[in-house]
Amino acid sequence: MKQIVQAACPHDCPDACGVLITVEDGRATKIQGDPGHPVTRGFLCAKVAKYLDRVYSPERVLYPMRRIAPKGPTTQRSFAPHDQIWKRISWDEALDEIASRFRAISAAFGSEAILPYSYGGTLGTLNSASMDRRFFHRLGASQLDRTICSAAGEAGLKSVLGVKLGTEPEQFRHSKYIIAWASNIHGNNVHLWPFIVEARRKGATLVGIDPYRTRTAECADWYLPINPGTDAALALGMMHVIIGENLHDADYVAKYTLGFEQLCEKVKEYPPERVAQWTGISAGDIRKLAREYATTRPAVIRLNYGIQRSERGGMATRAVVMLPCITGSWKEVGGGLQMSLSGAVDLNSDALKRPDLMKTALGREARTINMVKLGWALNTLNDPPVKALFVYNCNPASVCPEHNEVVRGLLRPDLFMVVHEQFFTDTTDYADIVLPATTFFEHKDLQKAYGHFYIQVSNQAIAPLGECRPNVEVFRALAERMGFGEDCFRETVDEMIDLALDVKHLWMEGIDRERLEREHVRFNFGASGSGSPASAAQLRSARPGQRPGPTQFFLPFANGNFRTASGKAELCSEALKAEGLDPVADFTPPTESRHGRNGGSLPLELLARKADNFLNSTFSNLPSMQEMEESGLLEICAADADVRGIRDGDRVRVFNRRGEMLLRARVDGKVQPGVVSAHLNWAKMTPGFQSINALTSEKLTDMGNSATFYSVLVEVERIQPNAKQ
Ligand SMILES: Nc1nc2c(c(=O)[nH]1)N[C@H]1C(S)=C(S)[C@@H](COP(=O)(O)OP(=O)(O)OC[C@H]3O[C@@H](n4cnc5c(=O)[nH]c(N)nc54)[C@H](O)[C@@H]3O)O[C@H]1N2
Ligand SMILES: Nc1nc2c(c(=O)[nH]1)N[C@H]1C(S)=C(S)[C@@H](COP(=O)(O)OP(=O)(O)OC[C@H]3O[C@@H](n4cnc5c(=O)[nH]c(N)nc54)[C@H](O)[C@@H]3O)O[C@H]1N2
Ligand SMILES: [Mo]
Repeated sequence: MKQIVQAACPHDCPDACGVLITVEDGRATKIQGDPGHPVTRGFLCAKVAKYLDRVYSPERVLYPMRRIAPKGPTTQRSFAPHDQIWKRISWDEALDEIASRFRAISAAFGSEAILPYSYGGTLGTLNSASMDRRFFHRLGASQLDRTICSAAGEAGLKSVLGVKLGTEPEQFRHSKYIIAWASNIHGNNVHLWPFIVEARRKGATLVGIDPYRTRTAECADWYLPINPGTDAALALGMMHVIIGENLHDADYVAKYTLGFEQLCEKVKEYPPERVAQWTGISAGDIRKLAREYATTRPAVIRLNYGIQRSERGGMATRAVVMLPCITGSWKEVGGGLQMSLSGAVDLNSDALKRPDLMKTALGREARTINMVKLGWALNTLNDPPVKALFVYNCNPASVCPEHNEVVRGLLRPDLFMVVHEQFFTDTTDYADIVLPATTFFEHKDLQKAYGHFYIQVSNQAIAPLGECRPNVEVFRALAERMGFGEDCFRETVDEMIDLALDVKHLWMEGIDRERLEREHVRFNFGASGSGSPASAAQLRSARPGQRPGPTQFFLPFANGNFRTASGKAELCSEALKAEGLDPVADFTPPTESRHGRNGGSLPLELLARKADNFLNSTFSNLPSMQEMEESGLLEICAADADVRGIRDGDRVRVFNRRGEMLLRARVDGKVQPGVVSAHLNWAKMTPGFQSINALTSEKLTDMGNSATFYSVLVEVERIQPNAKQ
């Protein structure tokens, strides 16, 4: 029997694609983009187009496994379920062992000695944060501060706007000036690209601001390579020009912003000549960019999270987000800025996660541990120490900074570690027990997006392979083993989806599970009126007639409606002042950068970037993905290579005081002098089992306590051809 199932890609990407899965006699035989999805429109990224290779990979974890060998990676392909490393056990044995170890650890050290560790494996609402949170709250485990990705940017964005909202992708087709700022659209957000193509066909200009010449930068009309971590200076310099030349929208500023006078004072400190010294962008180009941005209308900024993986990433985001607030481009269809759109509607998160259960367990809230500092938590934290780690939706032995410290902690003989996974990853190399996880083909979930405003149910297409279980079912079973009697542990998946959708919000009117099982639904902005939909005149002028149905463009801040304490876009923020930060915005060079306090220590700034054809560490073990992505490279410019006697193809050692990595030099003009770049991969795919995160630091950002993957200094040396590795 042949059937086509409507699903949604749950990987950590802004696009959250509508997907159609063809199933024949119980087996998935085809995956394609859903042409009915108004944003992702029928095509898939190169990775997910090959998703059958992932689902049916011979290397899937299919059964619960117990370790019978010492911890640590052994061979580069130790992700295959070797008999010498793993012994298959039953789910009953696995769950009993986990429950009894958790009980013993709680009795001896207190329940906070247990740490859940999860992040972006799936963004499905239920399988990312519902039954798992209930379980750990009820257990009284430590809480995890999930800041590894976007917390600094979120803090920066919200410090101005009060909410994670912005310009929807469909409006980019109406823009005349598009800035891809720290935004690798071709790699990380490819479904925005066709809207940009459409805009450019109608004459729009595309500008790229990135220290790495991405494919997006290569396609741009104007590419501005910027020194890493200096974006706050660039934005302040642009505002210096815009305000100085009276190109701002005085009416919008007066009505809807707070602190413009303080901003005017502040930007005086950032004349283009001074900004040029930090950013590496000439004063002339800064002026040109500022003028073009302020006068070409509508102009939109696609700001992505690359900007905030830097020591001062919160401030940098804040400064950039001020730009559309002073030019008033929020008023225009195809104007404004997009970073994350996830804040339109908050689903019923407390009901899903039940933080109140922590009080049942402990009589108070549990302590919180920042996930970025896993190495520190495992090696240094006491009172109580972390004695058990339960990892799911995450591959910390690959993606966490200070890899060597993380590995040292994971090797602690007294640490009990469970990993719920689809594959034998870097992290399962340190697990005592591995549990098999379903992919999105094998379970049902609810899917929101952070790059558009559509929500849908991802239906289950096939039965779980082997003995795989979804996260929801693993934590339900564990709760039962631990004797947790609350009703919430017995809720079905459909009941939980209904609960998630049970929010009193105008934008949610008419949106329920039955509808989402059949169609992708946009939040109901038009009907409510409170979201400042575009005026009729704007619609007439902007709409060439191809937009179907009752949908209106959503302009969240056309009439103010900022969600800050003051209700205005806060160009000066009392809350930041209270935290000891500049209440307007300022630029301080990252300590690990050429202009920073450690600027003299090592000469090269490393961008430890993501790969275009993997998703963080996901996909990097699959042969069909490896074919698309050349790994093991250190990209370096000709001048920096020459002075070190390095030629294209040479083996090089990249190092700093935290660690080292062996790579092959690629001299291809992707980076500027002073910058080198390499991408994230599984540690065990490399010589010496090193992740690029051996070089990155646990240091946190200025706002949001996020990771600083892009504030890293290194040195590079050529390895003599006959040297031993
Ligand atoms: N193909 C693919 N898609 C992905 C991912 C992936 O790994 N691969 N990851 C997903 C995830 S988890 C996320 S969070 C999203 C978001 O992904 P993005 O927000 O796009 O994140 P990055 O790729 O880290 O950074 C974007 C760009 O910022 C640049 N950059 C680095 N430092 C600076 C700087 O100081 N200034 C400026 N102006 N630019 C800088 C980088 O070179 C990069 O090209 O993408 C998702 N989509
Ligand atoms: N050097 C460097 N490091 C980085 C970054 C960078 O740009 N450079 N990016 C950072 C960013 S932005 C992020 S978001 C993090 C991401 O870090 P992670 O959240 O660890 O993301 P992935 O590497 O995609 O690994 C997710 C894992 O979850 C598993 N998984 C998928 N679905 C499920 C499921 O339903 N259940 C269970 N139990 N497991 C599942 C996958 O098989 C995969 O191994 O990495 C960060 N690390
Ligand atoms: Mo991320």
